[in-house]
Amino acid sequence: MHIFAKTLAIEPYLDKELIMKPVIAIIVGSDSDLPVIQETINILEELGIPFEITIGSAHRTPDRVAEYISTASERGIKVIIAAAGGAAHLPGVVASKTILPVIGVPIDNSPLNGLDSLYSIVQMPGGIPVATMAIGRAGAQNAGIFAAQIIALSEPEVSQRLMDYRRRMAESVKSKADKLSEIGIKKYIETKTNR
Ligand code: AIR
Repeated sequence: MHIFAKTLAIEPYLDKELIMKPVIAIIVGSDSDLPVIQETINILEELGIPFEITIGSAHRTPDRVAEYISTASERGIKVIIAAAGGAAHLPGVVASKTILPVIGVPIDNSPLNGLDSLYSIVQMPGGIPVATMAIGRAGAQNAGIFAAQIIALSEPEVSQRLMDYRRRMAESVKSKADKLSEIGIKKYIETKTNR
């Protein structure tokens, strides 16, 4: 599987002539979910993992969702990330149509701030699992990382990139702690609020 070309930084999911085959499919219930799902996209781009993304609603376009998912495996997709807000049945419906692992992201754009989406996604009946992430941006970010971790099981290069990602994250926390002890709490908070 050739999934690590450098051209990935240039939004390959928009490119119809894509040479590298996407291994992760992202489906969102509405275009209004895209700003949150940008976090997933950022991670996959940072790790250099090709993906595809589409919009499909379990309620508004159930046939389109079923058709899209039924061909995912034969297109080379290994993991599906499904995100929706409100009565978020999309991840569960997707999971019912495939044996590929499905990661669900509850979107926090409803009057109930995503708690409704979390409950709709997390409490699946036995037999049809959905790996449910946290509500909102952190969940979207973790969906990308979790999908990459699944891909890394058979791709040592992705595994290495995930370890580098962890190292960079730890370094950034350490440099914040160093700065805090260097300039003190008052100045630190000032520099944060001035940003
Ligand atoms: N949604 C769309 N079809 C079924 C559901 N649950 C969700 C979308 C979005 C929210 O409804 O995932 O989070 C509002 O969608 P819109 O298109 O009205 O902005």
